[in-house]
Amino acid sequence: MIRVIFCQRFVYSYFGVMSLSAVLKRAGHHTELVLEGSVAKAASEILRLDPDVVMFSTLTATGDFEWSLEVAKAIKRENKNILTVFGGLHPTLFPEETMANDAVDVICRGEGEIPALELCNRLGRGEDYSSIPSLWVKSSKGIARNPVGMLVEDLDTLPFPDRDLYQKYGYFNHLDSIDAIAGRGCLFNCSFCMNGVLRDLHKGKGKYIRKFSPGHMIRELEEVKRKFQPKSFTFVDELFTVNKSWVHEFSKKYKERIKLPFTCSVTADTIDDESAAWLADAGAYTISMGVETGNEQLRLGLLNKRVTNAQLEKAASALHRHGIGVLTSNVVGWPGETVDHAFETIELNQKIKTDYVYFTVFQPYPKLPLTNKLQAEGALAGIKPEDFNATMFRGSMLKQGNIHELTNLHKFFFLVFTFPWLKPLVRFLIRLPSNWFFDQIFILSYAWMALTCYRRHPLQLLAMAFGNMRIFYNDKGVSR
Ligand code: B12
Ligand code: SF4
Repeated sequence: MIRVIFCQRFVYSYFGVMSLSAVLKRAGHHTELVLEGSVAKAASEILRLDPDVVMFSTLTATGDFEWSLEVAKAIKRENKNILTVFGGLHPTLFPEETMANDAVDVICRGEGEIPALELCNRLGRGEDYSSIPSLWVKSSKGIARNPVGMLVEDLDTLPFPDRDLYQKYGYFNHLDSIDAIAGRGCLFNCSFCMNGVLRDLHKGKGKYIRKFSPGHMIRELEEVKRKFQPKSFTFVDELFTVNKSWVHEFSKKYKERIKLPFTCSVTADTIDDESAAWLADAGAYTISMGVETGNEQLRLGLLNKRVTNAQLEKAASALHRHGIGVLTSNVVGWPGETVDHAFETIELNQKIKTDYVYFTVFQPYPKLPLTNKLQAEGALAGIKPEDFNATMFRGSMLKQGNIHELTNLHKFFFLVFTFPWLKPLVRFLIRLPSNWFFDQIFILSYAWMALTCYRRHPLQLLAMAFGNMRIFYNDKGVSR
């Protein structure tokens, strides 16, 4: 039996971590979580628990990698025998850079259940683990760089995510809304999203887009209901409605056996009157879809998001017809975007009668087609992974002439959407220097959106926001 500690600083129950933990536990290994904001406290807690392996799940976008690395260094200073394993998008995209750190022993690229299990099994048997697909392994002989292995063919073979892992932290004990994930992958290939990159990474390694069967999913939700008594579910899949017959079967079963309100994400081309009716009947209260920009040319062209304004309008009216609220995801500050384009985004939302708007500032995440294009054109010099923190809400890395007005407009997005008559005043205000007052407008708008859109208790939202505040205020070197 191998003793594994997962370590993170962000107050959120990651499905990657819960799935790995469940797979390891099923095989007889011991897993535990250390959720801590401070590097020193995290390291001393891990040392106290004295594991064989510490696992970190890190994105590029959050600054979590740098934080986790500091924890790994602190652990290694005291005990070199604890194996440090890094997985998630950051090592997947930056394997060489991650392995270059002395405190990193092993990384996992792409999906982790099969390699993490194999690693712990071999460690338990005292066998060599340097040849496991998807893992890069450091040893005295150098780095073994194994190619990416096979994807889990049938998601139903996975155990239910290990939600118990998070229960030792009070925040997770009595959540009104509990997250669930019904599958992996998306049909689209938007130039600003990681999906296409992950699909390419796993090419030839099995089917990339997969769903848990409706029966498996319902059994999992029944167990969650029995154990934690949530009042609603939030599905975090990139695309819930990949397959219409799956939606039909799932909705029928969910209505019969779960009977709780839920929310999920769709693309405008995968929702029609019939599927909206099934989802509404099952309990969908709000559904989110990406608008990204109101400018169709920009959306279909540079962003490669293959949905038209007409499709967005049609999908929104289908959802409304069946009493489902529409939440849209919008971005301000696209490359080449004008202030008029950004106002078009607000106007499209008004036209399709969006109920809730989610709005961020464009971030060129590394290794994405759009980012590569901008870098090749010289519009984005030398972005480094550590530049990404909370900039999604606060600023932009683009050096385009109007970026200051666009990031200011982002702060007023919700206000202009709600009170269109403010548009002339806002057009004037966004030319002023960024300031504390604009930030407060954004924070209040965002808080209002978060409070009204999801069925989450205000105190639970506040606890999460408070716990994660350091991430939002830890952005460096961005124009605001
Ligand atoms: C659900 C989701 C969320 C959830 C949970 C986030 C999380 N870290 O799991 C919430 C709503 C909190 C969220 C928030 C954000 N998200 Co998000 N999110 C997703 C989404 C749609 C699915 C992730 C998921 O659960 N997949 C299913 C699980 C099972 O897969 P997984 O997490 O990848 O884990 C597997 C492997 O990566 C690997 N693995 C992971 N960790 C480890 C660790 C070890 C040791 C090993 C061996 C293996 C391993 O094994 C796991 C099982 O197979 C992805 C899209 C995507 N395709 O990944 C975006 C995505 C991850 N999010 C993204 C972003 C930008 C964010 C935010 C920064 C947005 C913001 N500013 O608010 C925040 C960051 C919050 C944070 N600290 O994590 C980006 C990340 C881009 C990047 N390069 O970093 C993505 C890729 C979407 C995109 N734009 O392309 N997100
Ligand atoms: S539709 Fe959404 S999840 Fe799918 S590729 Fe585009 S941005 Fe990514």
